[in-house]
Amino acid sequence: MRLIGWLGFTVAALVAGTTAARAEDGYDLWMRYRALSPARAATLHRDAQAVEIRGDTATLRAAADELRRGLTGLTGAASLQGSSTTAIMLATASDRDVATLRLPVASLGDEGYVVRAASIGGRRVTLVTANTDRGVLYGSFALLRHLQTGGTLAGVALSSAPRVKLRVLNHWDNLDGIVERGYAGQSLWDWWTLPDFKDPRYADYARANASIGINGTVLNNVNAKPESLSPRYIAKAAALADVFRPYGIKVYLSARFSAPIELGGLKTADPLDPQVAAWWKAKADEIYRAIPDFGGFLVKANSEGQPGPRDYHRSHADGANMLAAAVAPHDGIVMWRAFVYAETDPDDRAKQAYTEFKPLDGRFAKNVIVQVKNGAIDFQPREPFHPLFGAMPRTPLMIEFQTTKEYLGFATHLAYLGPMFAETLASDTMARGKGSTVARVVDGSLEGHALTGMAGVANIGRDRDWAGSPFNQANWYAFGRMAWDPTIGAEPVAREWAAMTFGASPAIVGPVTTMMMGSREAVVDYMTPLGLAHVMATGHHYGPGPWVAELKRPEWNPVYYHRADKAGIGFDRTRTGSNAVAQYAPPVARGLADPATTPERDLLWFHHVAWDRPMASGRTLWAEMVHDYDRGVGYVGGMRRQWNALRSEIDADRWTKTDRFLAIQEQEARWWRDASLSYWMSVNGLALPTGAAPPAHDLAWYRAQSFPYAPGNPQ
Ligand code: GCW
Repeated sequence: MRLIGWLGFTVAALVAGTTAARAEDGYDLWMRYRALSPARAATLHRDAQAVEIRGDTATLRAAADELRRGLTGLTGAASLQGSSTTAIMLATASDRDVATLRLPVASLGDEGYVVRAASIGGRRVTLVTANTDRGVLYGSFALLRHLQTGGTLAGVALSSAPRVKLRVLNHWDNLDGIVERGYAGQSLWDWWTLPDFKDPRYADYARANASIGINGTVLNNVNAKPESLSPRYIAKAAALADVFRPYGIKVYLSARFSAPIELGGLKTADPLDPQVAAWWKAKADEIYRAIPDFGGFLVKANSEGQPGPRDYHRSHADGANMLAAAVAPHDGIVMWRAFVYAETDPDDRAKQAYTEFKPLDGRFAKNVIVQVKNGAIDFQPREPFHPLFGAMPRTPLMIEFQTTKEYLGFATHLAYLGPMFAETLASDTMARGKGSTVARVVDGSLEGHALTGMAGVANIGRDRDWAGSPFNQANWYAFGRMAWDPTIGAEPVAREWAAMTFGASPAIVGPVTTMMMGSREAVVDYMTPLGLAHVMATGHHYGPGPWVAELKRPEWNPVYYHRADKAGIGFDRTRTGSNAVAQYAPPVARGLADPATTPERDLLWFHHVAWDRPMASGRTLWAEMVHDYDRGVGYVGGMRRQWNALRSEIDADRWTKTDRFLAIQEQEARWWRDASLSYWMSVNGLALPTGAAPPAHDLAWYRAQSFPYAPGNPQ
């Protein structure tokens, strides 16, 4: 047994500097561990004078270090003194003393945990236990979360196991340091100085991920360069894997399908060519020599110009299975993306992934999981759930969300995505009758899959606050918490995040949660109300561009998506149009076939309707659209007022940055509204409803805006 008081640790932490007290610049994320009230701090100090670990592994040490760090902060370091008669004890369930307690650990799997008071060796302790070290690590973070959000050690009883197996971030980080769709600075990975220099931030990144249960990270962009699989870059990835390993995080790499040609000098990347298969097998062996617990590959194939098996008239299953065979001997997996649409295919872009993948159901190798975006187009502020969920029962499907806000105002707009994730996860596919939710497809319970996963496109960069703004951190946080439990709900997650990030007092948590909970809907309102989609400006997707009509591929143009004309607006996806609704299970398809039974929030996604169509509110569609744009702008004004009222509760640095960003957001929400309305009026010839403010500029002005150096845009 190692018995360590934590006064000594405090000094060490201050000297080491990676997590020493700092200005509130957002670096500490939700792991701030600021001092509790004196009374609560004293109680906590009394009840947990030491952190003990049984066993000595890197993961247990990481867990204990985190608890010490947290307790030191929460109790206020100055109050630390005394002997270690009370303790938090970390031990796996195989420990002899823990085993005699007969805790219900069987159901915890290899990542779940139990935290509770227990008598060990005749002493009362707070026990954090699990079947594995990783479970103990997650339990330690759960205990800290409990303490940070108002809980006490007295009577603590926490127990949880993840419902999803692969909880992975997808970094769209390029080897030159630019992050595709990244709005938080350069890539966190300093590829140039790796592997020799390991920035201390890598460990803090791992801590943050472990604290929310993320257990995998794909280091490089799905638009992958072959060099990321070269020996030089494998060594760099291995260095990161070494830092992440104690935190239970596996490293994965995006693989470029044509790498056998570019790196291996082969003439083909045909997945059925034995030489190609042998090349990948040797490559996998090489990677596993450097990273014994390498997770596997993520692949974007035959999509937006990426090479893939279709180049050789092979199927996506042929491609995925060939790679799967290469990693299978090492227990690796392949995450194969279903985000495909082809310039040669004139069919509705929203249909193409289903058309391509549905016939392949049951044809993928056991260690392949197909990664499907939440919606059928592309990370819009709102999309109906992807029709592939529920439609491939013999294939594990993982869901892909974007936590970076490519289409939701970049880093500056405050949009908490918890409600968006939750909305998709709660959607009922009806594939096996009522209750066949996307969450149940994703957690494997609907179709009986053990290989399950959720991917989040990361919003993390080298910005001091990691995510470009304090509130963007909440989207990283919510992704992790919902990947652990897809049914957790957006509001509880917002509350705990707000408490940990800004302070647990109701005067903070209440208004911050209120602001957050409506914030994504506000973006929908001022950008894409009533089911509109992809009306953003070209390339960078920043700002409005509903008029754009001249791009080479039809489905790159906003006019393709909104189809506004003098008579009406919206994409007819019923039988009279593209019939995309038929890709949903019959009960869902029936509802969506008729505008009257389609939820209004998705109306223009599925139907082309008249401008004067009456809506549930009694307004015409046109008046409703104007109303929604105004409501969105108004919500941002409301957030500014609520944030203003919080000024005395929040530290100056984070308050000011958020205040300035909200001002930008309000300005841009107005811009979105005005530009969109100017354009719609130029199409429908209608006047604004009485009382609605006219746009600030004419349409030509909005059309003339251009943003050549917008961040995150792949060049
Ligand atoms: O959302 C689109 C983005 C691309 C991205 C692509 C994808 C990585 O605009 O930048 O490429 O999706 O998901 O593959």
